[in-house]
Formats: sequence, C-alpha cells, structure tokens
Amino acid sequence: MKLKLSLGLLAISASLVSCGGSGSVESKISIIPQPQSIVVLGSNAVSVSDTTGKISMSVDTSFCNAEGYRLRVEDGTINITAGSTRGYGLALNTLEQLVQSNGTIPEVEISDSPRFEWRGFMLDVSRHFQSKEYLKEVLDILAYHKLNKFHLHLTDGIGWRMEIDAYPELTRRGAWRKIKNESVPFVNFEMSEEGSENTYGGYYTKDDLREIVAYAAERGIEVIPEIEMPGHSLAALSCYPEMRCDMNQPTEVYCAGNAQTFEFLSTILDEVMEVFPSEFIHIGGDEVGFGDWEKCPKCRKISTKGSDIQKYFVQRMERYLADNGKRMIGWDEVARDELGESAMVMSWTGWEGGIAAAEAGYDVVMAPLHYVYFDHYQAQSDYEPQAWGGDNSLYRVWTFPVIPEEMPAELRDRVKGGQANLWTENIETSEHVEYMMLPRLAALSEALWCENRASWEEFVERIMVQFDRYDSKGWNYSTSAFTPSSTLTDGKITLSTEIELFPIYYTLDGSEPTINSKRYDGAIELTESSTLRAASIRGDGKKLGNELTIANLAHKATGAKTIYNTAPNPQYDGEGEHPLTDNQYASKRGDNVHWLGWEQQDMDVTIELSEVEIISEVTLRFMQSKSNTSVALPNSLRIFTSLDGTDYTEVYNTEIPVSKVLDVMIESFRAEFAAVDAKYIRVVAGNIGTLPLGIPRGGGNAWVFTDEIAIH
Ligand code: TNX
Repeated sequence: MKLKLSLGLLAISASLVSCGGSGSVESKISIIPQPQSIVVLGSNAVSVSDTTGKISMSVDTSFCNAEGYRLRVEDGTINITAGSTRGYGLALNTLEQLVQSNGTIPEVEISDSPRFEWRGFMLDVSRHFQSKEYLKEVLDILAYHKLNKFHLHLTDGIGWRMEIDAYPELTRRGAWRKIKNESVPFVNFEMSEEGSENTYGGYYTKDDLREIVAYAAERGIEVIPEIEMPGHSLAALSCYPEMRCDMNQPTEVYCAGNAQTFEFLSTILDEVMEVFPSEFIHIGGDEVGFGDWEKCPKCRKISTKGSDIQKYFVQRMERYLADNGKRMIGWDEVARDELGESAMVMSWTGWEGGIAAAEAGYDVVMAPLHYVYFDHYQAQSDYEPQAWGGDNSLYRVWTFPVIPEEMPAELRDRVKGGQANLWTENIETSEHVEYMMLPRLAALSEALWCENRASWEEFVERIMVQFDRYDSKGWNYSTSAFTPSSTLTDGKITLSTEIELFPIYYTLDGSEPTINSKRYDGAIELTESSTLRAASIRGDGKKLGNELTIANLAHKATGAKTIYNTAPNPQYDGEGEHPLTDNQYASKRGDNVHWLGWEQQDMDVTIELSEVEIISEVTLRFMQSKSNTSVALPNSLRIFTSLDGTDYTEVYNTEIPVSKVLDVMIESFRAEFAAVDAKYIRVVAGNIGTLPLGIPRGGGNAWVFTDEIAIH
C-alpha cells in the first residue's frame, strides 16, 4: 500500500506495511521507538485505502523541539502538527507503524518528541566496503527507527573509500587490497590496485556521496564523514609514503613534523567539506601509537612526548575545521587535547572519556563499547557468526542509559545523545550488516528517543511486531535473543532465553527438537553420554533463534579433584574449585571464564577419581585462535593411568598435526583405549611453544587452552 500525503509544496509518500503473522499482538498499537504519549480517542478507525483529503498538516513553531510532532486521528481525519518539516517525517514514520493488519488506522492522539538530539549509527565501510545502493538501505533502516545521524567511517588502515581529486592514488590503490588469507582478510592483506587479480575493495565517487547525503537529508538524517588521523591511516600512507616519519617504514601514523602532512590533510578536508554539508566532521584520533613520533627528529622538534605531539596534531586540525565553520568530533582520546570549545567528543571506551570531556567543557556523544558496539556478539558465540569483543545482547542494548548514573548532574546537559558503532573487520555482506544492526537498533532507538522507558516485557511484545515489519521490508535480523542458554548446577541443567515469550522444547537423544518434543519446565537431570538439543518454538511450530546443543555432558570425573603438575596461568584458570571437571564448557571467546590456559608450557594435570573405575575414553576440547590471540592446538596428547597415584602406565599417545587455521575454532579430541581400572588419570597436552612466523603473533609464546576433561 502507498499512502500519498500532500500539502502545498511538500509531498511525502510513505509505504505502509501491514503486520501479520505473529498472532496475539498484531492488532495492538505497536510503535518503535515508543512515542512519549499515546491516547486512544475512539473506535472509528480511518481506512488507509482512502486517505485522500483526510490528512492535514501544519507547522507550529511553538513546539520546543523541531523534531516534535502531534498526530491526531479522529472522525475519519488525520491531523499532523509538527515543529518543522523534520517533525513531519517523524510523524509519517509513526503513522506507517499505526496501520493495523486490517488496513485501518486507529483513533489516537500521539504527542511525541525525542529525548536526545543525537541519535546516531556508525558504519565502518573501510574494513569491508558496502555499495552506495546498500548505504541507502541502511539509511532507510535508520529513518525507520527515527535515528538522525549517520556516521560514515570512510578511511582506516585497510581501505580509503572517498574519491579525492587532489590525491587520486588514495582510491586507485588505497581502496583495493589483495587478500592473502581468505579467512582473515582484515589481518592478512596487501595493497593492490583496482581491477587486478584477487582484489577486494571499492570506493565512492563524490557524486555517489552527494547522492547519499541527499537521500539521507530527505529522511531527516545528517551524514557525518570520518577521515581518520593521525593513526589508523595505513592505507593513505601506503599511497603517499612521504607523509610517514620514515618514508621506507610502513606505518599507520602520519608524521607530525612534516608540513606536507598538514597540507595533504587540509586539502582532503577541503574536498570533504565540499561534499558533506554536515555541521560536524569526524577526525578519529583514537589508538595512536607514539613510537614513530618519539624517534622522528622532525616530530621531536614539536615535543619529545608523544602525547604532546598528538595534542599538537589534533589541535591543528580542529582549528582548521573551526576556521572553515565546522565542528570537529574525535574519539575520546582527543578529550585531553585542549581543543576549541566547539569540538565534540565521542566516548567509546566507556563512560570515563565522555565524563572527562564534559568536565573539560565539550559536548559529548555516548557510544560506550560495552553497551552499543554492534560488532560485538549478541548471543552465545558458538552459534553466532564470528564477532569482536563482548556480549551486547538485545537486552544489554535496551538497558543503555545514555547518561550514566555516575555522571555529575551539572555535566549531564553536555550529553547530546548516543550512538551505536558497527566496525566491520568480520562483516562482509549486507545481510550480515543487517543481522548485526537488527533488532538491536530498535533497542537503541528507545534508549535515545524515550523519556520514560516501557518495561522490557512490553518492549519485547513490540519487537515481535517489529520482526514482521522487518520481514515485509526484506531486512535481515537476528533472533538470537531466543537461543536457549544453559547453566549447570549439581549435575542439573537449567535453560533460559533472553526473550521469554515462547516455550523451550528439548530432546536428550540427539534428535531435533520440535513442538512435539518435551517442553522444558525445570532443571533437567543429565545422564552420562546424553546429548541435549533445545530450541525456542512458537505456537505455529516456527523455531526462533538458534538451537542449543550440548553433547556428552556428564561423565565419570564430574566434580573430581584435579592436581596441576603444571599450573595454568592465573589469568586463565577457569572458575570454581575444579574447573576441568565441572561440566562447564567455554564458548569460542578467549575471555570466557571456563577456559584454562598454559603459556609456553605443556598442560599436565592429574584427575583423581573418588574411587577406582573402569575407564576407556577421555575427551577434551582445545581452542585455537591465531588471527588475534596466541592460542594454538597442542602438538601431542598423552594419557597415563594409575591405581595408587605413584605407578603410571601410558594408555594413549598421539601426535596432533599442526593446523594452519587462523580463525577461532574448538577441536574435540576423543582418546579411546582398552578398558582399564584407574583412580588417577594424568593428561599431558604438548604446547607447540612458539607460534610460527608469518602469522599475526608469529614468534610469540603459544598457549594451550582447554575447558574440561571428560572421562568415560
Ligand atoms: C577499536 S572504536 C576501534 C576500531 C576497531 C574496534 C573493534 C575505535 C574508535 N577504534 O578501529 O574496529 O575497536 O571493536
């Protein structure tokens, strides 16, 4: 359905979706983000099929918020009053969500305005490129959630994505790379050229970017470009090495003592300002290594201290932007750089940077990674595509306070809003971008829009309607909030899901759970060698989220005492008294508490059973993650048994071939041997010692990681 709304010169069209499918909640008013006030007026709904002449709009400048609007549907007419044309757009967005599955709009009065003026989303198009057409889709998604800032991370170490007339190499070479290892293209790559073999990349022409800016503006969204400096600039400096401290030494940091650097960057910013009309220009400023500067004779003339050189650099660029009528934004590292007062700080490492920046007198956008980094996992990692960092589940994002409790009252006005950031080291396709955005963007939009938040339960009801809308728009989204997670206590397993709307069904014989399987209603007792499979299943039989599978959970050594012949590193020593026999398995993340890690040493442990048992199998899992950690599979596995803890017999000895896989993986090893009576089982896993050269941490100490020793 298309609803055409016209008023004088202003013609706006909104496509209307009808929501169906999810059953009980479909006929309710369900709007995300939740408007500040909804009053149901009567029961004479307006039919969408005939809205001609039924819609009137007017501007009321007395609205204290330009994005505010009032929407009244009554007696067959739709009346919108808004603070500005921006407010209209937002009202139409609400109207679209008011349409019920039977094609009518209920009689309501909605008064609405946003809590924050900065409701942002950042997409990194440097690590992986997205087409211009897809960026428009992203803008549609943002507009649908009433976000109004699109921060485009256009440059980074890996790729430069904006055509710059003065420096054509930036996109002729800087936008392309040859992938040396398919599985981790962002770690293992070399610069390339457009059109050459096995090349990945892309860039936007200035016209492309103007088109994106215009498309965004039509949707009330401002596009804020980011040109990273002084760090994260490997791509630019590979094209123009004369801006390095040492021309022959690859680096990601611009030389600060070189006049050419500032000429280069200000020319680039001139071209950026010509294309992007935004009030703000982002210059990055994060994670700068000071090593090059502190050795560079030219930089040392500015100062011998890296932090002072950074300050000089950022101040210079801030002044350049301010002289051109623009406000600079930088990541929280720039807060200590004594900037002009128009500068704004984007707080990413936590709240502290934002609080410090507000104290120093700057405006702040809160984007703390432990709430709103959408490159982080949204559910247990075993069932999710490879992600980065911690768990920012839907619930976690929903609890984003934007202004933290610890922020002093007098500084709170400095917080202009918040933003989610999607870094794309691990994200190549548009489907994956969407999967990471949705539905977390819905939770973000409520945090940024609503003065008074609804309850989680109430939000979750609206999310179900939102899923139907995502379906009709063709947007990919995650339902991971329905994936069961498990905890184990006293040999019993408890299941739960983040969204508790549908029952969990499970099987213990390894078969697929369906709506006819056992319905979970309390802790499950596991017997040796049972395999649990569990899933959330809706009334119509549709499975939501991923399935949980846990194999061979209980075993003969459950709870048994462990003697460490070599001690695990105290930072990775599992959790609890006997972590290797507690039936608790770790996820693919290196920081999961259930991992035990041995650095450079063999893992050598003895399990003491409470009595002599007949055993014939030992199962263990080892992790390997060579792309960004030092964890490698062991090169051998040996098992010895004893009745008295003194005399041991070797029952198993195997070599494990080296695996060149760089991505994170967990490998299970099942050691089977002739049945033997034993009370003590000694397990030795050989550490490869040093990581091979040619991989990210090559030459460094290798670690062995394991989580459980299961004895059968
Ligand atoms: C830190 S957040 C970065 C990015 C990475 C991200 C990975 C920020 C300002 N810098 O360059 O992509 O971590 O999560």
